[in-house]
Amino acid sequence: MSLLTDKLGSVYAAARDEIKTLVKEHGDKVVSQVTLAQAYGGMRGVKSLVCDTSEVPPDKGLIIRGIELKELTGKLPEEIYWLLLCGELPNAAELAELQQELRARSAVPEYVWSVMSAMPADSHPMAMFNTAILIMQKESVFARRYNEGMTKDEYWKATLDDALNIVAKLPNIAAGIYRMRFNKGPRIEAAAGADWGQGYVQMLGLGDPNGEFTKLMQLYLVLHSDHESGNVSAFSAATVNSALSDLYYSLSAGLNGLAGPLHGLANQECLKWVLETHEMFGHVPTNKELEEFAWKTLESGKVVPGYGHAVLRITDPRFDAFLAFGKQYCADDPIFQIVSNVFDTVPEVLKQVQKIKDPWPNVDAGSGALLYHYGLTEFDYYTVLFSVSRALGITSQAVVNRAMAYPITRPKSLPTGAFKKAVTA
Ligand code: HAX
Repeated sequence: MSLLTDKLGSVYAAARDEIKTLVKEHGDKVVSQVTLAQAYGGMRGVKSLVCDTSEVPPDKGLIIRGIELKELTGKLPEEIYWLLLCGELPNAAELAELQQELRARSAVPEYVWSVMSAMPADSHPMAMFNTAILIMQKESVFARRYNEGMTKDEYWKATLDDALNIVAKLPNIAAGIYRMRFNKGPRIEAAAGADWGQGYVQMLGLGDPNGEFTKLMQLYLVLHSDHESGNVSAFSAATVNSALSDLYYSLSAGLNGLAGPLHGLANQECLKWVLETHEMFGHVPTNKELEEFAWKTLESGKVVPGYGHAVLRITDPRFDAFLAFGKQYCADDPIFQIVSNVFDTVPEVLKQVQKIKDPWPNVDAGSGALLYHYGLTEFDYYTVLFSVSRALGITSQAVVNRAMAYPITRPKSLPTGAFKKAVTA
């Protein structure tokens, strides 16, 4: 890991000094204001978090370390991980070292499988996945070294150790859970030398005769990797990590948030919605039929999953990437065709609902149909896939936050009476 540690050591020593000076010289300048509506509106739009791994401008979508997503869709997830951690893409030697490091750390402790098999057979795969991460807490290098009295400037190195140990194991854990939870037979090992995403596909055991499913999964793991730090999962994980809880605690905390239907679980909800339209009409619905179905969903008080976003005000470029993949590889698949028709129809419906700020598809609108096409039909599992990828962002944000020596998170809350007084005084 020497290339990675050396790189991070030099990048963050300089960045820490720069931020110290910046805050010393400009610490009292106002960067954002909070209205009453924002305080009661989930803090939407309040600029008070620092995240250098990625940003999400409402009119552009995901930018990782200054590079727009569309420039990154052909990369490997490990390249993205290096980019998130270090701020630039790796060269060949750096990538090879990281891949080797992940392979070397990938063995899952046997007790994880004992706990997984002791869980109720109908447990949600996300509950299993997050439990697996949490019970490995005793392996934390950060927790051990903290107890031994490591100095503050060593925190990021111990966090990096935890990050690599966890990220290396996640495909094995996720694939093992898939096979156990959906009765697919014994666990499968990845081929020696397989990369992180390839190994995951091999361990799922769905077969990939023409290599397309591996291509999709590599894309999937890149697209879901990071989305700045204000979303529920990243924010929860970072808050927990700021208490110096190690990454086993903080990553599982964040991913519990990803399991919510308004967040990562929307991908399974979205495919359900698409399949429901297919079942109800008995064919690929026409645009008129989809329009009616969308109105029915709205009138019943439900959200149209996969559409809308707290930050974005355009079609999510992650959706664009999935749509392009579908058009190239499975344009004839009826379920993909519905996804494409929904995209032609639903935004026009949502635009008519005044309160909805973003009528466009988000990342979750298209991914499920593609997974379904390649035989991954158990949609309860989809958020686990999302989690494997999002762990890249959450763990790299934790390394950065420790390297920058950011303090414990502690915004101020007030009772309603105090807010009333503040606005009526
Ligand atoms: N269908 C129906 N109503 C919607 C909607 C949708 N797709 N998107 C927003 N709205 C509603 C909201 O529920 C809210 O209604 P109330 O005031 O009655 O509560 C109103 O429109 C205003 O919401 P907003 O300001 O436009 O959006 P928010 O920032 O509050 O919420 C959400 C953003 C993503 C949660 C929302 O758009 C939504 O629920 N979408 C459907 C679920 C979904 O796709 N979630 C995944 C988002 C991406 C992600 O995090 N992936 O992990």
